[in-house]
Amino acid sequence: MVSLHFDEIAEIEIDPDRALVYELGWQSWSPSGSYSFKSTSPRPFKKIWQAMAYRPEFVDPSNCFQSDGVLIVNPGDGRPIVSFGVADIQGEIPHILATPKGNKNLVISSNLPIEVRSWPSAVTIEEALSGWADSIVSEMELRPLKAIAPAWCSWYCYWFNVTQNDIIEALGAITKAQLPITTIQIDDGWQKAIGDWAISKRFGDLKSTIAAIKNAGKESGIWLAPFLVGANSQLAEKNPSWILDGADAGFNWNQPLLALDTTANGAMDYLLETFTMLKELGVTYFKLDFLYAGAMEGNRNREVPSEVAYRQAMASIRECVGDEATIVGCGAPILSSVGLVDAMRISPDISPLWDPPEQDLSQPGSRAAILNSRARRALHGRFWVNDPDCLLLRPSIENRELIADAVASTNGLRTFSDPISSLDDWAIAKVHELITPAETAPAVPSPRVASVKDISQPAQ
Ligand code: 9PG
Repeated sequence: MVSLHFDEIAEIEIDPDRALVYELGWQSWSPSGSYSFKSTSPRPFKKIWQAMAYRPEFVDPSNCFQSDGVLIVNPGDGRPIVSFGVADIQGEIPHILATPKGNKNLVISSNLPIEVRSWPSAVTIEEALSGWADSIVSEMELRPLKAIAPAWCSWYCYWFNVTQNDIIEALGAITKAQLPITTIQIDDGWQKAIGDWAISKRFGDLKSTIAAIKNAGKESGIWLAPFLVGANSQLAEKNPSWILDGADAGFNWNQPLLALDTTANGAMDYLLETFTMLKELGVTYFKLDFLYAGAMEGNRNREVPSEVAYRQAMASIRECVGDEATIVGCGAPILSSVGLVDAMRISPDISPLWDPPEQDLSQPGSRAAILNSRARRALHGRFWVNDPDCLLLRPSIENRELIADAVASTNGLRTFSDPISSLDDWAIAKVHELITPAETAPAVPSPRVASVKDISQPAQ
């Protein structure tokens, strides 16, 4: 079980007016950013968002900074930037706290051993994060990053109600308007239930839809949430031993959400049959969502740390769909997904609205999405291709110009999600300008000189 005991790692002196602390949120939707010593960092507005968008196991006091896997401090007094980071990214991910002590000190503590490095040549926290990510990548054998082709996604226009007819209509309109789209990605709505990954009657005929996409010379993408189980699903009723004991994965689709225990006998076989079915239908692009459910704490059938169970399950999915397939992680534990996905959502959902509900930066809203995409720029081109979420370009979108500008300034995945008939001339021009294959080069350069390791003893 995850340790809830925190050991002090270091105490550092800072300039209270200029010091900055960088937090990396645990999963795709968790807020990330640099905060000044005198400010506070985001906490969930509602309890349910703790489980669904922050790190379910750690409810932190408001008087500290908290991060998962790596926390970075710029002391603000001219001394080097210091990173406190996970020692083994393929194992358990430490939760790291930076707690103000008096008015010019920060106490760093962690529930697991961490490595401390100083970054003499990094001028900004972003450069130190780049250097830290470089050092992680240099110890792993990652498959080459892919220049993922541009996609259109059904979610932000058809939501849960998407049908075969909507997809066929969008395909026809994209082809007719000669929009530069390679992949048609069918989002949430095609499945019988969360956990029951069969085709719903309401959607229509998935097989002929995918065949039509192929006939038009395009690729098919699909959404699924492999580790999530709706409490009302048949899976939950028929296979109670596959449910991760003790894990509450939140509430959505009008029902409580449970997590799949991927170590239970038969559970992974079931998932791999699902992926084989989709692959045989011709799906080449998988948006795997709500992946946090695969890395939640709970009593597993096999006793492995939750992050290790998650990595094993993701590796089996990759083996099943093949290296050629594109895997996009979403709602996914950030550092535990390194090496397992081609692209990674690094933001909460984009939305027709600018501000997120209750101003909680883990929730859908373009402002929140843009802030997180900026704060995680350094991960792009190192761990994967960053996915800043879809562009929304139709005239009814609040601040659509700002969304377009923000996406233009990232080199990540380029997708859009409007009904084609809703696009005006400005939007069509933006599709042609911005919907291009993903670039794979890092967006932020590495620091000129490597770090100095172990300035302090890691916790035992
Ligand atoms: C499909 C969507 C889209 C979107 C994903 C993800 O907390 N919630 O209830 C919650 C619902 C949806 C959601 C995130 C959180 O969005 O990011 O792109 O695929 O699922 O349901």
